[in-house]
Amino acid sequence: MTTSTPGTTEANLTQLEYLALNATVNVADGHARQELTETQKRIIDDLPTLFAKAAGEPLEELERSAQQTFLTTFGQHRYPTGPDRVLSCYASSVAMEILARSLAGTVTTVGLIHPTFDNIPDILRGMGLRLTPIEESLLAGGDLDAGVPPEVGALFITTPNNPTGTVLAEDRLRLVARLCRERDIVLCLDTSFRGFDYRAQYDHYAVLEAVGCRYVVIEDSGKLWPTLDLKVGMLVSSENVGLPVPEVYSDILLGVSPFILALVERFARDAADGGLDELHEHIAGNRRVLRETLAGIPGVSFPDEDSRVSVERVAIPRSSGSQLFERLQRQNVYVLPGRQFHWADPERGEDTIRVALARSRGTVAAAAAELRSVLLG
Ligand code: EGV
Repeated sequence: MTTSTPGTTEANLTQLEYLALNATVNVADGHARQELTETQKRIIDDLPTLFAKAAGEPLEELERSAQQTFLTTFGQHRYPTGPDRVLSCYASSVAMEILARSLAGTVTTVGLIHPTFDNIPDILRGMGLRLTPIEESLLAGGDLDAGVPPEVGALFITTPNNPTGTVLAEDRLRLVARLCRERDIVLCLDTSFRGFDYRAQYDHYAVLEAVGCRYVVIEDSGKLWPTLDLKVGMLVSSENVGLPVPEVYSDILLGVSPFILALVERFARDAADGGLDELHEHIAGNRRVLRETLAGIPGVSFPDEDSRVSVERVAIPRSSGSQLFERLQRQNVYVLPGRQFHWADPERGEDTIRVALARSRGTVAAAAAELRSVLLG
């Protein structure tokens, strides 16, 4: 991958992630790069069979089955099953782009969770949508009616959030959904990280359907399993969504490869058969290594104490996150600066960096050791 290289503070996060792809130690992007587990290796050993199955089966059944297995593995039983309600995309960012285009005709202002990964505000703004920040604290416990401005036509929430890992609890989702129904707001959820946290696996669709608000959910297999970026994003929308989601989808995609759908189904099955616990242990172990290696450095702390997602924020003293990014870059170690996550107020992100944890233990240990020496140096 070659791209032009803008400065650390002007670049978007994905541009910084490109730089890391060939680095010695890449803990920048949130993609899954840990080693395959033993049972996952067996799936990979069986790829020729899987390919033949994908080539031989009717696509509609295969897709339904993959979607059902994936969604129910993560506790999502009441998702809508009518025609075009679940659309498979190459990636959750493609689903995001389709959602943004679908909103653009009818919605002017989107209330967007703050902070969050910067390609979400960038895609929404790219479609001409106006953004207003919705702080995590408001969603977690604030007065929603007072806190969500009246001009908001769609509300976009990443849960668990990236990079903080904050989960929207069931009772809060219900209140958000009720507000959206009352004001005819389209509620949009990005649940790409939900696989890492059982607290995010209550049946969101049961809540949304019971309330009856208009909604769109972006589901994603991409963050979980080290499948070399073979993944699907799923764009799920309610019967009453009132947006041209299937029409926009048809402008962009015919569909995703049945081979990838079959692969995702096999990995989801493996997750349901114990793989998910194994994944959680692996991420928890990497989080422990990072926290223990950085323990005792004056001014260093971990603001997301309770996070279970595959990224970890580190609050840093003295230097800014953007400067630290550059000092680590000189050692060929790549993290992400916190600045760009704070899309509405970048300065608020300067005291953090983000470290990816979906890596081998050795990669996280090496990144942590280098981070320690740079922070102490
Ligand atoms: C993360 C990469 C895109 C994104 C990474 C991500 N950027 N799609 N423009 O998938 O947390 O590192 O979400």
